[in-house]
Amino acid sequence: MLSTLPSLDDRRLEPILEKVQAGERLRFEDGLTLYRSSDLLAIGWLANLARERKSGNVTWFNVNRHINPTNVCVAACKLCAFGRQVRDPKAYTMSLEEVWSTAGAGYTEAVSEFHIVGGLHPELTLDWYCRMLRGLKERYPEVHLKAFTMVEVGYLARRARISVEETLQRLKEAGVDSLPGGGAEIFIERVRRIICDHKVSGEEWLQIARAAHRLGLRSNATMLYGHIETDEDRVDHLLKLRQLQDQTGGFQTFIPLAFHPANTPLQHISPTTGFADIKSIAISRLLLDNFPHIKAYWIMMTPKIAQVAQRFGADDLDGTVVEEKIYHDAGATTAQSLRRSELLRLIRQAGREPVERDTLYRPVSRNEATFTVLV
Ligand code: V47
Repeated sequence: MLSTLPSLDDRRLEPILEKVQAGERLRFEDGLTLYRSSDLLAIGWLANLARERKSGNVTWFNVNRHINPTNVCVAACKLCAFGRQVRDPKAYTMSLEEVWSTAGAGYTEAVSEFHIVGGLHPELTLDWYCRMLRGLKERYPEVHLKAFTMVEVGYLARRARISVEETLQRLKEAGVDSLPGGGAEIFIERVRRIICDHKVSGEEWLQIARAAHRLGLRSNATMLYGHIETDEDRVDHLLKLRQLQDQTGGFQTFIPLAFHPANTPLQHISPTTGFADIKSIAISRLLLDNFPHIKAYWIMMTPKIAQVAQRFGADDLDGTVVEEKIYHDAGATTAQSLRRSELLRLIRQAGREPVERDTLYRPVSRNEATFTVLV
């Protein structure tokens, strides 16, 4: 039997409560009402209902490693503290051997996923990235390669003067198993022109995701919030993702990403609050009714907020990560990695049942040195 919501401080939420309880889809105006409400407990209660309908009591996590082969980036986005111009003293580009050895370094438990993203390097070719992927597959055949944002794919296609479809096909043949959700930021062009002027447009991001899904590649999706965007821009972003998901079914997980202003040209903007972060998780769970998973990325939210988010709509905490650069260059004070045992503790102490997964959400069983996918 469903438990009943003890109280509703904000009466504007009543119609939304009825829709969510009846399993009805929320509309643009509902999204705005949710963003404009401060009744976090009611919003969270609703999001938890939606979350438990999809995932029951399970919270997923994985054992993964981030690899950022280069921070050299032609884009110079105002939102970013990671990218560097070629001649910047802090610019770096790994050799292929360095990428392959980084992949194996620094962690004793076998990882099931490499999450590979980097800057838009003006000289690294599609062929170089394909050799990188083949080398990783040769050395770590069991590890899933979740690599390249839609923005990187668009840039590689443009530089190679071939279509996005052909680029994705080549990356897939070389070893890409799925794509991460980065680079989506906020789709509305007015905002994109200010925070990430040189990236693919919002429409192009969605088209590249569509092309990836058509090739059978799953992907994630993100939204960067807490900068200059309005509530309308956020709802628009979420509903565009929901619409594409209706058509392709290729998205696995949505990850709301809080803007970290330190060391960026937008550092005058105040960082998001815990309240806004939790509300973002909850509203995305409510609006994205066709996304299987909502991730509370602990690196971005802090482990403490990510833990609480499991009761406000999130059913995934991401992974061990190992050596995160993008958020730490932008002033994140969280650790750069969490051990598997710490993830288990964060999940169990929230009263959830931890299930280790591979990137495609198949449960994994493991001993210290290796893992087995169970289905
Ligand atoms: O695309 C960059 C964001 C993203 C900043 O798919 C910033 O499983 C905040 O997409 N403050 C990269 N955000 C991270 C990402 C991601 C992370 C975890 C899991 C997955 C997944 C994807 O980080 C970028 C951009 O939106 N970003 N700079 C900044 N200063």
